[in-house]
Amino acid sequence: DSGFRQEPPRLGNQYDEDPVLQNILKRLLPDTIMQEIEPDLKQLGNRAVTDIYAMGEDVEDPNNYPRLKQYDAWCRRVDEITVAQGWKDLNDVAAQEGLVSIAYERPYQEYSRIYQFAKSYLYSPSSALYSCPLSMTDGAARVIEMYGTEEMKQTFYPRLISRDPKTFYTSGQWMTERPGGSDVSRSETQAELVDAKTNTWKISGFKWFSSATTADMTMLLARTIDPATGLVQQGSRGLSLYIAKMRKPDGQLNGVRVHRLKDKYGTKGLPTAELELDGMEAQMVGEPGRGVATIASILNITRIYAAIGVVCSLRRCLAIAKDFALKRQAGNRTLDQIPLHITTLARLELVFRAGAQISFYAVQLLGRTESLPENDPQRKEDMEVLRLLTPVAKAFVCRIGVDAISETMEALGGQGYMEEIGIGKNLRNSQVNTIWEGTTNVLALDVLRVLQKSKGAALETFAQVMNKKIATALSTSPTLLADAAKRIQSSMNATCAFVANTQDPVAVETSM
Ligand code: MFK
Ligand code: FAD
Repeated sequence: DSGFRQEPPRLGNQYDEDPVLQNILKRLLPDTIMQEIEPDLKQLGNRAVTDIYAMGEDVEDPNNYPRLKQYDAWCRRVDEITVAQGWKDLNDVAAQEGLVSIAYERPYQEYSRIYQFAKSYLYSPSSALYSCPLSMTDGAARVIEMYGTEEMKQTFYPRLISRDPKTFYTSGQWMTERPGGSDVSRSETQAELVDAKTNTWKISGFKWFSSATTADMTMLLARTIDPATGLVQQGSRGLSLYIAKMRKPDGQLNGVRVHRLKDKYGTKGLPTAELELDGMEAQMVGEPGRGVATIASILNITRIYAAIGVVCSLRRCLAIAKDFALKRQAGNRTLDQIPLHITTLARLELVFRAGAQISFYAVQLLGRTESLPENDPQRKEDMEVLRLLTPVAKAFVCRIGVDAISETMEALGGQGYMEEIGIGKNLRNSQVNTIWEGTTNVLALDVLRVLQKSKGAALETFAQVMNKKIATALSTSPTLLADAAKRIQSSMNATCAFVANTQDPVAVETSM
């Protein structure tokens, strides 16, 4: 028929079309670094809507979802997982683009993290969640850098930060078990010493969620059987961290049986599995009984990935909604001329901008804490602020970001709900960020942990740093910011006073 055809929304270069990212980078990076990295960001901004986009679409095609073959024709257990070609290509692109390595090559010292996360932000919304294995790979590299033995630094570390797809390793992170994911102290998996000289252990148990199941290696928690007594300590102080390869040198799985692939609401291309461990050969990382504290270095990185992951998905969905508003007509006006519609988009834009600022602030602090000398007083302050900011950013940004993505769908009316538009995938893939790496309430309790451990000092430091930032901002645009600044300051001061004046943790908890 010859009836009306709506001109579809379009996505251009994802770096060029993102003034918010550009302005954050201009603010956080010295000019010389900005000039050096901008061509790289532009090329990735282009790839995000061309070849990387096509790889993500290939992964999201239901015909290509991961499949598990447990037995071969001869009833031999094989546990082969087939993934989309796009998934493999996304791995290679990630290595070549340096999505993990930039953080460890540190070409720009403390600024390297900002560069790396800017690239992750551009790659992620087109990557069908390949950013998930990358985030855990990044965290694993950091744990080895901080706690690994010389051997681990020579064998695993160079692969985790490799730019060559042939040598690049990705890592899983196995914490969650059937009795509890938030509360890992109930974990059942046990590790038995095989050879003290080579630090070899055999691990048996059941891991309830493993997302990077096709990864090359994993970091996992297990309850250590005391080699002297044969006993295990209950609670989380009985847990140690281990590192293991997924396969033995002969190519067989390393004491792992894939019980089942999970049937999930989103993250459809990600091969999340239930795993039975039966004598998985592994090495202990860090001190026995310090598993949770050691793996926290991964958590504190993957939590920033989760916040950035939701922010960049929200931006992608808003870009679709904004372009649609320029083209879609209601009455005799396009939507961008209708105040009611624009007010909605502006509110969502504000959520996106706030989320981007908070998340990149965490990235900036992460870079500084990793690069500044240990005795630098700035580093001590940054570490305190980062420890408090990370759970806040992850919980808050993911929570409000997912709600905002849902609303961008509405901004396209019925077309927003259509699979081809891409908002549905972003919504499904973002929703999980409110759950994995700690639910919103569990992260609220983590904030409480920081306040209790520092006896409120962490919040004092945070308030001082914020007050300095507010003063700087006020000196540049006094009238615009005065009212907001006053409200932030008074609420911060009230919270600090409350925490300082109460010794009762329950009272603090109920006030949050
Ligand atoms: C784009 C997407 C990117 C993201 C992809 C991710 C893919 C999905 C992967 C996963 O979901 S992996 C599983 C993630 N699981 C969680 O996040 C668990 C959530 N639960 C918690 O965070 C609990 O609070 C916790 C497991 C940490 C409670 O454990 P414990 O042992 O009962 O807590 P405890 O006793 O308070 O803390 C033990 C030690 O760890 C303490 O240190 P000390 O012994 O020195 O005092 C704590 O201070 C320390 N600790 C805990 N959390 C920390 C931390 N240290 C630094 N940072 C933290 N976040
Ligand atoms: P529970 O801990 O049982 O939580 C249930 C509810 O109770 C939540 O609302 C929670 O907020 C609340 N709750 C729990 N404790 C408290 C408390 N003390 N106070 C107040 N409320 C509380 N894990 C891995 O280790 N590796 C992976 O690769 C991995 N991949 C995943 C992939 C997907 C797609 C999903 C959905 C999960 C994945 N997880 C993985 C697991 C994830 O980290 C856990 O699901 C999450 O940590 C929550 O644990 P749980 O499922 O046991 O829920």
